[in-house]
Amino acid sequence: MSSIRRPFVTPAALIAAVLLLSGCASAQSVAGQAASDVEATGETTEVTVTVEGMRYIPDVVEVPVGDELIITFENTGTDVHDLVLANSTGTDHLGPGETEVIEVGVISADMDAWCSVGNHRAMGMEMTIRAID
Ligand SMILES: [Cu+2]
Repeated sequence: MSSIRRPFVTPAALIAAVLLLSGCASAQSVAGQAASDVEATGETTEVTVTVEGMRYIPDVVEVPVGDELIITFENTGTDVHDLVLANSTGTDHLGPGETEVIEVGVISADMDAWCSVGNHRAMGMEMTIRAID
């Protein structure tokens, strides 16, 4: 037998430790959520975004912090485009003349949006959702 003394850990102590850890983890995720979550205003900002060449019109949209944002994306361009947002909402690929409504959700911080078709983003199809206080 080894002469090294080991701390005596009972199964109950282990369970308590696991419970403590998981308690911490869930408290942390709630706190994290609270930090990224702003108080919802109950208001909705609705904007229509169109396409001109390889640009979104407008390419900056200002939304009061806490507002829900709904974007109506009208592909008024001559190519297939979409509009995807950093929070993973967005449209399908839309042909010229097609329209889709995006329920972006409550805006808590600035967010980028872009066209995911081909190299359109590099060609300038980007827009910014600006969260304003
Ligand atoms: Cu595009």
